[in-house]
Amino acid sequence: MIEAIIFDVDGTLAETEELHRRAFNETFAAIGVDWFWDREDYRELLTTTGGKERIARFLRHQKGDPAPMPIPEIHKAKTDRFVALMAEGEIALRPGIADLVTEAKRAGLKLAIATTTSLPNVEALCRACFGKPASAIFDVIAAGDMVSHKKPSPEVYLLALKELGLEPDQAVAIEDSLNGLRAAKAAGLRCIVSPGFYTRHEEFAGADRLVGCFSEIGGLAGLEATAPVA
Ligand code: XBP
Ligand code: MG
Repeated sequence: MIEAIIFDVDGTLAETEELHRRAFNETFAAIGVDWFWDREDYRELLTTTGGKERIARFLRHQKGDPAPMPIPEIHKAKTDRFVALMAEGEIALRPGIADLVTEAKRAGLKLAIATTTSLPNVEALCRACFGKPASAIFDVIAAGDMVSHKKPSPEVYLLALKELGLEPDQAVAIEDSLNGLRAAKAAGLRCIVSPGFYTRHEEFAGADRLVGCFSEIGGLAGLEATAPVA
């Protein structure tokens, strides 16, 4: 019996990565550096989860480790920009997510978030896409810097499970990326994956179910029928 659904945010609840990319690039321009991430760069950079970690990797690999940069401050400006862009209301939930959330709530399941992104971004997405504060939708939110190792480490999923007070076999994770799948599986969870714009090329060996769209899950009955892959 499933008692909770744990959702990833970026690429899962909504296709947010183009908005993140825009927020990064606009922040870089605003601080007067010549960094720019096109889609191809970003697809590769996304294999490093977390915005601060992504900037650090970019500086290390592409820029040959130049003078130290104030990455936390740059990233804070990027978060502020992302929150403002999200409030413009152009991002929508991915198909199937709203129905799954509604059905789960009606059935008394707990809902949680396990994400790499920063907490203000989760709040901004919930207000823009659900028209409600995050706490009105999700019982537990495990995000970004609440853990010391981001996905593919299982830490953020283990934190969500701890806060839910559940064992891994009592919940299902919903993901869009290989890093997310690895994190969920390493936490002992079943994981359903629907790839998104930036993860379509990835291979999801070990996924308990791979769907083209979250509407294909078949609601709670479909979730219950998702047997763990050995
Ligand atoms: C998403 C991410 C995030 C966002 C940016 O990974 O890696 O870093 O791209 O968010 P996942 P921040 O969906 O697997 O959790 O800049 O706030 O880190
Ligand atoms: Mg994701």
